[in-house]
Amino acid sequence: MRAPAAAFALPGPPAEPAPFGRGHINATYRVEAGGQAFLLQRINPDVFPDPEGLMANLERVTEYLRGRLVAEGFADPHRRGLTLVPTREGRTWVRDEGGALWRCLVFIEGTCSLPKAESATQAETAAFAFGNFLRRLEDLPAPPLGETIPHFHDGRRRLEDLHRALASDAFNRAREARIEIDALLQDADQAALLQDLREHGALPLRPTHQDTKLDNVLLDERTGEALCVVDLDTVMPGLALGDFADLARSACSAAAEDDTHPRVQVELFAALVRGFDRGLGAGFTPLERELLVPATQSFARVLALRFLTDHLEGDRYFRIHRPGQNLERARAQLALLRALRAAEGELTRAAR
Ligand code: GN1
Ligand code: MG
Repeated sequence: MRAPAAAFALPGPPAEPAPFGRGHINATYRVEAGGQAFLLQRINPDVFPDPEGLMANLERVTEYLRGRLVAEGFADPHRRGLTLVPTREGRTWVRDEGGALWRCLVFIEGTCSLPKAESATQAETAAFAFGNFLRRLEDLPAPPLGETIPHFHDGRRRLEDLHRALASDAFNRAREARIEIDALLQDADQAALLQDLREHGALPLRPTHQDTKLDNVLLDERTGEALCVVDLDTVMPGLALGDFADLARSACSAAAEDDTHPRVQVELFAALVRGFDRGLGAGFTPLERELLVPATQSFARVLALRFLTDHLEGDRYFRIHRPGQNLERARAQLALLRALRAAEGELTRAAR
C-alpha cells in the first residue's frame, strides 16, 4: 500500500496506510506523512468502468466548489470541500500494477460521519448540506459531467438485472431468497419511478451527488455543523428528487442501514425535507414535493434490488464482511420499504 502513496507529492515519507471508513465500494486508507493525514483510495474498477473519466469529473467538481466556497466568503474552504493531492508528475491519480487507479485526498481533521441520524437537528443539518451541494453545483459550466456509472439509478434496469441473475442463479442462492425475490417482484414497476420521470423530462437534469447516504456528510466533531459532502464518485447529471430520496431512505429511520428493524420517524423525515428544501435555495418544485414519499420508497426498493442481485451473483459489487450480508442488506431495505408504506399518510403530511 505504501507504493501508491509514494507516488503522491506528500510533505514527507508516508507511514503504513490504515483501513478507514465504512464504504462498500472503494478501498480507503488513512495515511500520515510529514505530520499531516491523507486519504488514499483505490477506485474499484469493477464498479467504475471509466476511472479516468471519474477523476476528470472529480477535478472539475472539487475545483469549482472551491471557487464557490471562496466566493461565499468561507475562510476554511479546505475543510468544506475535498482537496486532491497531485502526484509528483502532476496528475491526480496513479495506476497500480493491476491497472486500478489510486488517488489521494487531504484528510479533513476534527470531523465525523454518522451511520444514522441521532436527532431531527442532525438530519436537517445533513439534508441542508446535500441540498446546498446541489445549489452550489447548479451553474457548473458546460459540458455536462460524464456518467461515471451509466444507468446508475435506472430502476427498470435494476429489475432486469435481477431477472438475469435469477435466470442463471449461478451460486444456487435463489431458493433461500424466495421471500425477498417475491417481495421485489410485487409492484415491481415502482422501481422505475425516477427513471420514468427522467425519461419524460418532467424534472430537470442537473449535477447531482447520487450517493447521498447520511454518512457521506462530514460533521464538525465539536459543533455538529455539516462541513463537507464527500464521496463524489457518482456526481453526474441526475434529479434533485433522487438525491433527496436516497438521503431520506438512509436517514429517516433511527436504525442503521443494515438493521432489519427500521424505525421510520416522521420527525426525522420532516427534518430532512426542511433541510434539503432550504439547502436547494430555490426549494422543491410542487411536483418534486408531491413525489418526496414515493421517490423515497422507490429508492429503498431499488437498493434492495441491487443488494439482492449482488447476493445472487456472488457478491461482486458490494463488499461484504460475512457470508449472506448482501441478502441481509436486501432484507433491511425491504423492511424499510414496508415501514415507509405503513407510515405513508403521516410522511405525506410531513412533506407538505
Ligand atoms: C454504496 O460507497 P458507499 O458505501 O457510500 C453505493 C450506493 C448505495 C450504498 C448503500 C457507487 O455507497 O449507491 O446506496 O452503497 N455506491 C455505489 O450503502 O454503488
Ligand atoms: Mg460512502
